[in-house]
Amino acid sequence: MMMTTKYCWMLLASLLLIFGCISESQQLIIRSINVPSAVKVGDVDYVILDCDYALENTSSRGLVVKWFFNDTQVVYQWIYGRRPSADEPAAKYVDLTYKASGDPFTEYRAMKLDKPGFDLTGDYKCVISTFADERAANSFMVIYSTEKKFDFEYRKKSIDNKDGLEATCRAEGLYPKPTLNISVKNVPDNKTSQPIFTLEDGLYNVLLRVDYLDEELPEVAELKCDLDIPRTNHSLTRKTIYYSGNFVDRASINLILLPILLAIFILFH
Ligand SMILES: *[C@@H]1O[C@H](CO)[C@@H](O)[C@H](O)[C@H]1NC(C)=O
Ligand SMILES: *[C@@H]1O[C@H](CO)[C@@H](O)[C@H](O)[C@H]1NC(C)=O
Ligand SMILES: *[C@@H]1O[C@H](CO)[C@@H](O)[C@H](O)[C@H]1NC(C)=O
Ligand SMILES: *[C@@H]1O[C@H](CO)[C@@H](O)[C@H](O)[C@H]1NC(C)=O
Ligand SMILES: CC(=O)N[C@H]1CO[C@H](CO)[C@@H](O)[C@@H]1O
Repeated sequence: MMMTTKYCWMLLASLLLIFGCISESQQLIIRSINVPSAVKVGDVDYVILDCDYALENTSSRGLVVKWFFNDTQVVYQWIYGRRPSADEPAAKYVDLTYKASGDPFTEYRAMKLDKPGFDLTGDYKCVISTFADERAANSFMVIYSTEKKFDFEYRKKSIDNKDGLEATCRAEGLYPKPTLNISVKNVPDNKTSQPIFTLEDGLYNVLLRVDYLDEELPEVAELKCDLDIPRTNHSLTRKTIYYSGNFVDRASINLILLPILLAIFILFH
């Protein structure tokens, strides 16, 4: 008799445990956050930032969808049962009529941004909450603008009374902040020059100058300037050839030329 009661209690306890686990496994989930990582200004008519979630039989009471921009600003909000609303910088791009699904519990979960501008570059976090639960996910989006101009040139220059050159690389109209590097093929890079950035209508112009002495360079120097926009696959290179004509190489050229000159001299005399 005692044994039976004990077993009954144990059975009840395990059943409670099992049901406890089941009800705990029923929770709001975010299946995926879909945000394009990099989009060039003007390349697309719109982008969709989607936060695909499921209530998984949890109560929808107090359901709110929020999109945060750069962690602090709520740029989009949908309270279940109401119309969605938006705030800057997203507001001027958001299509508030866009429905991501036909399910009334998830229909306004996404932001459709028409003709996205570079000011939308940043971190996007969706927060889905109900009275019982809350989930968040985030992703970074770059809306980038490519160079309107990209030049690389050099001019001869005397540095501490030695022959040399000044290489200048310049790019205009980029977003976000690009990187710019000048290098010479087969020459170790030990220059400390930093690029200078200026902003014009929210876009970056960048200028970099680097000096080289002829004696640092091979006779035929391949100068290179690399332009990159971080977090995108946008990169460009400009190359130019510089003939340093330094002494050793000039001597070796003369050694080759001498017999030819001699032959011409003999031929015409
Ligand atoms: C939600 O509840 C329905 C019916 O009560 C059931 O058929 C379904 O499997 C449940 N879904 C989940 C994810 O628990
Ligand atoms: C948002 O954050 C990104 C990355 O930190 C930054 O480049 C961008 O300027 C920020 N945007 C705004 C409007 O603050
Ligand atoms: C860079 O290296 C060259 C020789 O390769 C040297 O003459 C020059 O002083 C170095 N410059 C710096 C800033 O270290
Ligand atoms: C860059 O290119 C690689 C390889 O093609 C791709 O996997 C990656 O998603 C691209 N990144 C961006 C930001 O477009
Ligand atoms: C490859 C290389 O040298 N990259 C450098 C280019 O310049 C930026 C600064 O503008 C550096 O951060 C990179 O490391």
